[in-house]
Amino acid sequence: MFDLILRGGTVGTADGCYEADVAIRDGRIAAVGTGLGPACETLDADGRLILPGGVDPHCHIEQVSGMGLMNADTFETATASAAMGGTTTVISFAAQAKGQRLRDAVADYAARARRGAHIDHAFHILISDPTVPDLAADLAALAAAGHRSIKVFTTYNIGLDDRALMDVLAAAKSAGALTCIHAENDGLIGWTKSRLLEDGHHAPKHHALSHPRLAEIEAVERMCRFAEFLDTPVMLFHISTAEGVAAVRAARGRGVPVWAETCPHYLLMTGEVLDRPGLEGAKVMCSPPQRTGADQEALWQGLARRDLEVISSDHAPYRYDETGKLTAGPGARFDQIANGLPGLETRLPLLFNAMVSRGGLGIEAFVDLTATRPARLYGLPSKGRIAPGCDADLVIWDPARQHRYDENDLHDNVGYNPWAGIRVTGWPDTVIQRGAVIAAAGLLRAAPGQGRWLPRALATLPTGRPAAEVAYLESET
Ligand code: DUC
Ligand code: ZN
Ligand code: ZN
Repeated sequence: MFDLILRGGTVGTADGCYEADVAIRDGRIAAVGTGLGPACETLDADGRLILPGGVDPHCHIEQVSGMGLMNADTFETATASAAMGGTTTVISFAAQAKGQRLRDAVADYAARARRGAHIDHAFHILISDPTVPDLAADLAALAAAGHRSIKVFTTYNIGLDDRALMDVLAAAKSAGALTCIHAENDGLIGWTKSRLLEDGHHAPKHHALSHPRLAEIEAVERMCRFAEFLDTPVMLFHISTAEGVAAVRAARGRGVPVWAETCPHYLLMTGEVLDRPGLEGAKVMCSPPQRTGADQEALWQGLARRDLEVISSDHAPYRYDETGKLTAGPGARFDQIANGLPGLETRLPLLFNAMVSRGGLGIEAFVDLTATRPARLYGLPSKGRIAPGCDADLVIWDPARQHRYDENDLHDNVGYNPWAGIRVTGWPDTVIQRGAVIAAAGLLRAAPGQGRWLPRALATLPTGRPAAEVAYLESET
């Protein structure tokens, strides 16, 4: 006897699509096939797809930004929004304040998520101050306890210099943790930004100019070389340029253990979005900024070849008011405006529309890049797949249902939708986590605190060879 069966749908996986029912027992997928039964409860999936719940491995939730501003979402609001958009697992950040011990930062975020999260979750440990005592020992203990990824910046006011980056990368390697990197060259950005401001160029559209594409290219290439030098695994966040994709591809060709992601706002928006009347462009301002149509083409090709293996939201929620984007008032300069846009709820519908409804890379690639690969890369073997033994995190997806995004129709706490006016075909009808319906027919059915923290096994370390100098040092210890 099963607890629940989803009947009559087409199961969509990273490897193919086929007609089958999915049976669930004790929160896990118990069987996939035909003629299954009986079950206590049946959900009709006729004419629709049964897909794995989305895995969004890069989102900022209840976090203080690099500019020192608390973002708009709590774990409660952000994960409600994720569930309503078909995402059942998030990896957000446990952000270290300057001087704070890593274990204290993790304990703080974990306690808040435990109380608020509607869906399953894990953390990247964001290291902003590697000078704190016992950093390497704390990191090793946290990784062994299941927090096996960290995040560093090469820019912003929490950016690390090359020497500190090497310290952190080496500590992550010996702890068995994956290092995620926001890679843009700080000096290039700082110099260009100062010149723009001195010359009176203050508008949101000048934000794009202040983050030259060369800033991304240089830092991505440099971080690939650092990963190569140490032979340590690195994930390059939010690639936005064609040259960034090429740098990742070249490094992977050399056998460097680097992976990379991009986001819907780089695939589906260009820099023109920043040139809206008044400060409206602030709503979609992010770093790196949106680029050109040619970059979009290169990003799609990179995804098709799996040079890029993940599409995350980089959900970074700030309200369009004095608590968020406009803390410096209605005349804010671009450098005073918080970076980021909400994306947890819109990621999957936008991508399904682009990749399936409009005949892009197809269902298999959609599932692979938004669920299966992020789960595998980040050490979540029971997520992102439809197979016996996996957690029953599933979405009954209507491929024909249309939705036109409105000005304020999301379930986060941001108050605007950056995609207002865009029409998508394909919609998550029913969202299931560990066998329980958490969203259906436009209503949230989960409770705060229902989501579980997901411990993750240590990262699989590369089998390649570090540079001769590092090999020598490692042989000495
Ligand atoms: N860029 C980031 O790196 N993080 C959050 C928001 C943004 O725009
Ligand atoms: Zn970033
Ligand atoms: Zn981010």
